[in-house]
Amino acid sequence: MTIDLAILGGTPAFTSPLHVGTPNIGNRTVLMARFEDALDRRWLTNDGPFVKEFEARMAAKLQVRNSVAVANATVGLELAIRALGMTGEVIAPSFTFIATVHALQWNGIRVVFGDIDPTTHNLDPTAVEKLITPRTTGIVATHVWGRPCAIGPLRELADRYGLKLLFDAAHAFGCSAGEQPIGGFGDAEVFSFHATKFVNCAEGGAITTNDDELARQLRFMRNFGFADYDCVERLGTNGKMSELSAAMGLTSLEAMDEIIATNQRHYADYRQRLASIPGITLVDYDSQFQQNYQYVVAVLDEARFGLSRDELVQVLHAERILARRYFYPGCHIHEPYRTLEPNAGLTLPHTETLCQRVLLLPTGTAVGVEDIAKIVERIQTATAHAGLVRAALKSRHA
Ligand code: T4K
Repeated sequence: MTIDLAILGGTPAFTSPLHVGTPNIGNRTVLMARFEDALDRRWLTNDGPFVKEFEARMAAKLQVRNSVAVANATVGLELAIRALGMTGEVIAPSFTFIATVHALQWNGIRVVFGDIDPTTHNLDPTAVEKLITPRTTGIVATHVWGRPCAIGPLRELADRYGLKLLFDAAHAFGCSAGEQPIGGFGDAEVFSFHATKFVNCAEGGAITTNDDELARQLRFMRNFGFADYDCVERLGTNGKMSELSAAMGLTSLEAMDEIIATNQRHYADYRQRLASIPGITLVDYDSQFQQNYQYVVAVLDEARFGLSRDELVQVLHAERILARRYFYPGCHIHEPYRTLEPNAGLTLPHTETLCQRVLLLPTGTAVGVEDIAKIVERIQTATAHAGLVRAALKSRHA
């Protein structure tokens, strides 16, 4: 009997790679018309009409007073951290994309890593409180996978200790905490519209805040500090969004409901198909909150599944299913943090465990229902023949 798994000599499930993070493209005709408009106007960047429209539509959607478009979320985090006056030490998760903590370090701030709640995957307020010292000036927390952080407890801690509170909302556009859209919490929130995000500008981001003065400062800061033609009012950088990016963002925003519906269908399909396979569990999305379902996140239990997460990744990659291990191995294990904070791992047991178990599967409008069926079928075959797979992997590496 031949077992149809590429790792065992079978045919790969896909002829070309199926990625996590393949961009969603909105209506191409509308997008091209917007590009033509920008070219006709010969106004390509520096707070142009598309950027202004994108900001206004975002602010309305997120029910927040100010939305400041920027070149990407990383620069947005760097600007927000500086504008909020964070210095000294700031507490942040290690279970996040590296940009969250790089933005602090880039500003000369010591990153103090807090552990996560193993159920929500978000920064645990109890762990945070234990890390507060007289040098702490802020908390940066990520809404991982778009699921809201423990916003109330973090706000309460920030108020009690006089700390600034910034949310990395890179994953959370279109998500809510209770009735309220993510975007208006903390002192500010930062979104990413990178190509891999379900609403995208190719490269782009936004800082949202209900603090008008903070927004005014952020607008100067993203434009070299210019307050007027000949007047630089403060230190700034070039963090502007271009008109072409905003044109993509607007077009993407118009397709948002459709993309979420596709993501939700894919999520439900994966869930139903994976339900009978022991040892692989999908991260839940609370149906009481609005969600964008842009990530299909599986958590593997090696003892029940028969293979480790890393073994399954190798199986899937051989099938040209490019599943990803976000945020492996954890920010604290990457440089410069590994050198700066060599003992950080000692207080991050939940982060370290999760980093060994999480696996993201392809979704979005580039993925079809038949693709999901094939992916799950290969996962099922891998677990059913775990012993053979493990032996094949061992001999590969021998
Ligand atoms: N905070 C958090 C919590 C974040 O997750 C991120 C970004 C940020 C902050 C910073 O946001 P930005 O400054 O980027 O706006 C990718 C993205 O580059 C990154 O934006 C994202 N998070 C992160 C979770 O994923 P990598 O290192 O995985 O990128 P890469 O090149 O491996 O691409 C990911 C996958 O997408 C690949 O499988 C290929 C596919 N892909 C990618 C691009 C660019 C495509 O199919 N088409 C494409 O055009 O970081």
